[in-house]
Amino acid sequence: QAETGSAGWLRYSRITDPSALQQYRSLPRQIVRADTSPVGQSASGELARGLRSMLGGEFRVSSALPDGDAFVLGTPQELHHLLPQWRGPDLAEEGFAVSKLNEHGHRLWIVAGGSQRGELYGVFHLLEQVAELHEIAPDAESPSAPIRWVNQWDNFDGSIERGYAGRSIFFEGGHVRGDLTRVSEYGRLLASVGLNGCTVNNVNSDLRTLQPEMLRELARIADALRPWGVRMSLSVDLSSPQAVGHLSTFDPLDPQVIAWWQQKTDEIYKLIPDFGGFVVKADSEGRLGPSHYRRNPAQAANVLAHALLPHHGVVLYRGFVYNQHLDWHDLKADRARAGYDNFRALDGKFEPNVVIQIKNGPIDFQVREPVSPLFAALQHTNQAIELQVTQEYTGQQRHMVFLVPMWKTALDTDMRAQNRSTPVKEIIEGKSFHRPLGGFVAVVNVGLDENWLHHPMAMANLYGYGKLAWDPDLTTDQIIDGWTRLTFGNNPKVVSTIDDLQRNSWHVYEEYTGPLGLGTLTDIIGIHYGPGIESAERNGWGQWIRADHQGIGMDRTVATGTGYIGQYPPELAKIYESLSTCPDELLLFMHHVPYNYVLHSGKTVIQHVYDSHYDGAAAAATYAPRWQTLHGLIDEERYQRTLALFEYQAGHAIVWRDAVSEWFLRMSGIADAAGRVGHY
Ligand code: GCW
Repeated sequence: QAETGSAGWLRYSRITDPSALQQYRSLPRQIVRADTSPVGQSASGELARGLRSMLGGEFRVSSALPDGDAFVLGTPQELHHLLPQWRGPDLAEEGFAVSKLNEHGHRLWIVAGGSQRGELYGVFHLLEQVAELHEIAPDAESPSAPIRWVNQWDNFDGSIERGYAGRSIFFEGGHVRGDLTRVSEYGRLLASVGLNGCTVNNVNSDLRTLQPEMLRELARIADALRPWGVRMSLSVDLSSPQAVGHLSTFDPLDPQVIAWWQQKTDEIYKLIPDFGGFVVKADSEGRLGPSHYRRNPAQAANVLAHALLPHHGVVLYRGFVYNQHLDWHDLKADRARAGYDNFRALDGKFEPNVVIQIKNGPIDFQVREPVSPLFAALQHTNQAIELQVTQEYTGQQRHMVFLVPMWKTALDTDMRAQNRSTPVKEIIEGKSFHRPLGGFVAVVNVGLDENWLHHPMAMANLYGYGKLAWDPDLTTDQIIDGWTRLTFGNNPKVVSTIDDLQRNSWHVYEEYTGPLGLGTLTDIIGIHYGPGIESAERNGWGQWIRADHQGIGMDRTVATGTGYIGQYPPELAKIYESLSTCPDELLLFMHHVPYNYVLHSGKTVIQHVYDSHYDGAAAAATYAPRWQTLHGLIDEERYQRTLALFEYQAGHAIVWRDAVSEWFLRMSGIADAAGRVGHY
């Protein structure tokens, strides 16, 4: 019986095909665990559970070597103890190696981890090989970067900011939930794709977060995550010394404030010895911050960093600092400039355990943005990229939008810092500028919905995020294929149909929403859902599209615009600055052009808008019929749920198509060459 519901992709379906089973016949049925730590126990327990479920029969865990074949799990030190002759490779702290050893005629499968966490990742790797019917072969892997975290934007009242799958798994009614079963299950899912940190409360942080009573409650969440090697961290408000500590100030340079953070941090580590650290949103969207005292982000971050350092904790200081009261009439005003303008001068001023957490694009998780220029500007500062698994601007888990191709576009963008190859992924891994720390964060916002994210297809984004954080060089095809096989089984027709549906879904969503880098064109003031083309204009939020009857787009050039393009290293800036080299998909992010401007594709801007919206809606309309060809090949529950969502998406894509196309017709006065727009 396959595990369902909250198991996510960890279904471990029984393998029934005899020829597929054949290759696993010789696997040992004994699992030897060399250590007794909670994470080590999770590793051995998981291996037994997964193999039992997929292969049938019994798999037993013991602590001594049996007189027979066995899996042996442990860190190198533990393994040497059990098997003095074992020689393993050098392992990174969270890396693993799977190898075979013949010992007195017995065959041993060794899963060595650089730490217990590495051991656990090795087990999940092995189980994934079996679930996807691959041969179990000797292998070694290690993660790309130390920070592989998720952020949850959960509030203590149980609601979730930008969450689309039910109430919080952590909180209800101002408290941590009594039953934290779902939290442990979440920890297991995160660990299965190599994620090692979870920030459990909203970055718009509740002022009660650091109160002693609340910390005692929060420690229970850390306890539930710990067996999966997931360290809990907290979002904190920088005014806490005043709000919680009742000091007269929260000026980060005030000695009392410094002492308060130190004492508070020590208090936390007494309750939570493996606490991950603090995430900080400050001077942004109404949150207080160092600017209140004319201090800068480095001064604030470093106070927290000093307090955390002796405990090996880190500060993730968000680069999302901007003024939401910009003057729309000022053609030089530009929200996209804010990250660079606020942080560039501070490069090198942050303590070694501070990481600047930077959203992939300079605005806010739109369907298409260039990468933030801040990635290249900080060369003496640790960085992490912030991605969004929760589909705030990309259909809120009512539309299928597989985001891995979008994230890969960002990660693979070569910023050409110092006129050399510096793709974003290598910058955040710490490779480009030799930084000790860095990595990946994603806002996930799972909820109590049994399947975590509401749309059955949306879990591919969480899985894909973890895989990319582990290894950003994996291809989109490798990632989606792995997820589909784990989630829906290995039937070739099922796999190829779902892979195809997912693979192109970001492109399709972009086609029927915001074209050519304009942003999603959704309602940007409120719920961020459905068409809201003009909601971006005439307000201080700065997501402007600058449309009039002649043309459209933000002029961000150095020559005549906001100068934003000049924030990129020269080689990349040159490409964006010139109309002849700026890629079509970012044209209206970088330039203001007339509606009849001709793209590299040979189409005018206006005709592209019409065509792409009709193409996108037509593509979305194929999802349901393609899905229907799988009837009977997957379980009825997920079949029906997905079908209903695909039917809804097809309809909503038409709403989008017509709203955007007709708005463009009204603005430009230029008819659709194919005669479709405006005929209803
Ligand atoms: O995308 C915006 C969201 C806010 C969010 C903010 C942020 C948590 O609309 O809801 O606040 O970004 O990232 O801080």
